[in-house]
This record gives sequence, structure tokens and C-alpha cells, in this order.
Amino acid sequence: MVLLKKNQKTAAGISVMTFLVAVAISLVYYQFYYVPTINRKPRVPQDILNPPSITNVGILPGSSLESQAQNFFPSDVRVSLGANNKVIWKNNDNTYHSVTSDNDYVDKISGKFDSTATIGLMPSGQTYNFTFTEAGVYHYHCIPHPWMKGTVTVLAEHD
Ligand SMILES: [Cu+2]
Repeated sequence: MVLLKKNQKTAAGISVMTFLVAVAISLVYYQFYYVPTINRKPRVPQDILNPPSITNVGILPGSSLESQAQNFFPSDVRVSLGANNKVIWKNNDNTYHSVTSDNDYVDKISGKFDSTATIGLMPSGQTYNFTFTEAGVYHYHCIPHPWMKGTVTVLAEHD
């Protein structure tokens, strides 16, 4: 009987130790892994998320014709982060177009740079907007009319 009681005490002691070790591991995980991971998520300044100016690009009437030299207009735009890094394309043509990254670019805030990923092909009169949050050179085209090409050059905030 005495021996049994001693075993029970030992068992109880082991469970308490196991519990304390589990608590300690949880605390270490929270402090050194969970909290730093949360803090690592990108923090983008408000003036980049909602820049004071918009950059407009039109899709000209007749853009579906390969013989027409101008389609995205202007086809080459330069914007600055925190100033006018939100671009709005408007389809002024009478047929469907898209604004699609040449290299499947994905912005860490705005997601895929591709109108077909969010609104599909753009009918006449439709707009598509994309907010660039990182400096870089972004080439794009239209899926139904691959000769339609454009570039957005995004400069850093103080360039
Ligand atoms: Cu097109």
C-alpha cells in the first residue's frame, strides 16, 4: 500500500511537471515566434495606400485593332509612391479589354496586377484600378489583344 501511494505521488508530480513544461513552451512560442510574426506583416504608410492623386490611363476607341498604334494612353506612365501611385484604367473602347501583368506580378497589399483576377474582362465604360505599393517597373498587356502594351514605372517616395 505504501509503495502504491508513493507511485501515485510520483505520477502526480510528473503530470504537474509536464503541465509546467507545456506552459513554459507556450510562453516561449508566444513571445519569440507568434508576436514577432504578427509584427513582421507589412505596414504600408497611409499616403501610399490612399495617395492624394490618381493616375489615369485610358483605353482608346479602336484599341482592339492591331493596326492602331495607340491603345493604352498614355502607354507609359511614371508615378511616385505616396503621391499618385493609384492608377485607374478606363475602357473608352466599345469592346472588352483587360489590364494584365506581363509577369504575373502580385503586390503584397493589392494582390494580383490583373483585371481578370478581380473584375474579369472590362466591358466598354468599365474602370479598373490598382494601387502599387512598391517601387519598380511594371509591364502589362491586354489578354484579348496582346499587342496592346503598357508600362507603369513606380518611383520610391522621395525619388
Ligand atoms: Cu484589349
